[in-house]
Amino acid sequence: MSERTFIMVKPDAVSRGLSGEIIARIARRGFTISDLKMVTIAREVAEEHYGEHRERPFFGELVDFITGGPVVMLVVEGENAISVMRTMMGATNPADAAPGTIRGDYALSVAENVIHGSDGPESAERELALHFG
Ligand code: D4T
Repeated sequence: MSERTFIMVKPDAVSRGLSGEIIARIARRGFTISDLKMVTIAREVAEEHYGEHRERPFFGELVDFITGGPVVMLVVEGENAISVMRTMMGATNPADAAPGTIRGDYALSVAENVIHGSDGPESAERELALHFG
């Protein structure tokens, strides 16, 4: 089934010059990048994006990190885009991410883990509306 998902290259990857490589991987896999923008996320928007983590001890640092520099936001479309992108990203904790995945190749820290992708159809819809609506 063709799906749309929200992908974000996080500030650590942008500042390390990795956005081009990461976007190229997504395109080479066969997905369509139907929209793209570079933005610095406002604090209120970041707090809404990560709303499910509001009570977690790392929430403040997470919001500081994601608003701390520009990110690249993408709308990615194609067959099973949501789950295939999660597989391409690798585990949230890069220590557990397999080589060949984006986190497995480019990240070491769970806080600075290079990329975000929606984790299901409802979050894809919510995140696309929040950032591209
Ligand atoms: P995101 O949402 O950034 O794509 O990551 P995941 O979907 O893979 O993972 P998540 O929602 O569980 O975590 C959101 C975000 O919080 C950071 N984080 C997570 C952190 O800084 N410390 C932690 O202990 C955890 C679990 C990393 C991703």
